[in-house]
Amino acid sequence: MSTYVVVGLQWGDEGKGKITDVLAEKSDYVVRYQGGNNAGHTVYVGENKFVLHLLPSGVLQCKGKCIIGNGVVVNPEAFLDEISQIEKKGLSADHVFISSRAHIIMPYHILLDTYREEAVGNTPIGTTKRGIGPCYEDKVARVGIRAIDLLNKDILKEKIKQNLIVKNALFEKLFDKEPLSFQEIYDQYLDFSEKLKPRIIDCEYELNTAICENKNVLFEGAQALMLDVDFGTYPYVTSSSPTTGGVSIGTGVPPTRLKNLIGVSKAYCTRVGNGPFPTELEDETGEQMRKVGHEYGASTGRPRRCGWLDLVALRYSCMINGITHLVITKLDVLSGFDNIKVCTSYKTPEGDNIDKFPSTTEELSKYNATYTDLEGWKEDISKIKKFEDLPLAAQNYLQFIEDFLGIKIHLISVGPERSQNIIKT
Ligand code: 2SA
Ligand code: GDP
Ligand code: MG
Repeated sequence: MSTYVVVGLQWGDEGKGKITDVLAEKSDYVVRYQGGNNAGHTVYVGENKFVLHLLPSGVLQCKGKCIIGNGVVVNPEAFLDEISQIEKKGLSADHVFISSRAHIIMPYHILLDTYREEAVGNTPIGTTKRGIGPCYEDKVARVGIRAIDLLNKDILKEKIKQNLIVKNALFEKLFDKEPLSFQEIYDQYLDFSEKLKPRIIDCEYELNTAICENKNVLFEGAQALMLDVDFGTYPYVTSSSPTTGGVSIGTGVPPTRLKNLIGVSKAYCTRVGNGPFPTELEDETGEQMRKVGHEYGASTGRPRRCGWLDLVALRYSCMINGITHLVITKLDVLSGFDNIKVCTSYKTPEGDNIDKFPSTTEELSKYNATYTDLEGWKEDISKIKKFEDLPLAAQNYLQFIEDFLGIKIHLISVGPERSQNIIKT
């Protein structure tokens, strides 16, 4: 019995949803701790495909409770939609709860996100336009509306009114748009509050008690380290902390309780949205990865940018997260290449070799990836169950990653299905 944290080590979409789903079966709790419905986690149950945005990906497998922690920003409409989609497929979602301290996404957050992205012209962040950033801004500006506020009509009314004074001024004066109606928002959110009421709970005591009682608690990260607001490729990041460190802030479970820090990386790299990407391939090889790996955004459908594995970035990511167990996904997508490249350092315009991830996107975008060439393999590996049965070139590729990072690969995923895994250690 223990705690498990699953985080993305790259730019998101590493296959965290699948890994969480596999681990959730043995979990008493599955907990989201940051982000919101900007996430897109794909899980297959037999023929059924589920794309979860806000609910923990463990929701389908976890027999205990699924919790949306205080660090998550919750769009009530998206939450209720997802619950009803699960129920329509004959599954139960009665075990899903929201922390009373979680912040609520309001219609003005979504509009602000959209108007701002449009206003910046050539260099938008490429957000999902789900209102994530503006909701976190209100949280730290101390004007946010929390789940608990939905349960008190007077507080809710006052907070919406106060917020609309500022937001409507912005809409009218800065963006030249219509102001929002207080009554429409208030009525809509009163309706949400009736529906959400039974699910809004205090989570801190419950989770800490569960851990003291030796229950299995799984914390599920959304997005990934390179999109972390502090350690990612700022400003082309999301507005939360998708790191293992984010768990404590986003749930109230202290760092001393966190064990089994599982980092998920694809066998190559992808990114949606703008920002530097040193190993990006804007050629046929990148196109092959996108096609074979079905690399399109799970929330927005945007094509994902693709490139070779960047070990400099991955080593940095493992360091910040303190990863104890590494998972490599989508190895099957690399079948068919004659050669496989891995980035092992960056070259500056002055010709210097750099093996540390820089703190500014200005530096990173000037660097060129320096590669080590490894042999590829042609075989279909999607049905392989044992490490020893992988083609030698695939084994060597994984060994190279382990050696470079100094961290053991625990699991290798070779297909989207729950069963398509190889346990290595
Ligand atoms: P936001 O909306 O403020 O969080 O956007 C800021 C940046 O974070 C990126 N971001 C993501 N990157 C990868 N995957 C995400 N989830 C979806 C998925 C994305 C999709 O699973 O495919 O469907 O497009 C995700 N969420 C946020 C975003 O691209 C910006 O770069
Ligand atoms: P997440 O955001 O990290 O949960 O990942 P996404 O669900 O957004 O994207 C990962 C995609 O890859 C999904 O469509 C998964 O079904 C799929 N996937 C996960 N693991 C594997 C794998 O090992 N091989 C292949 N081919 N697809 C995988
Ligand atoms: Mg995703």
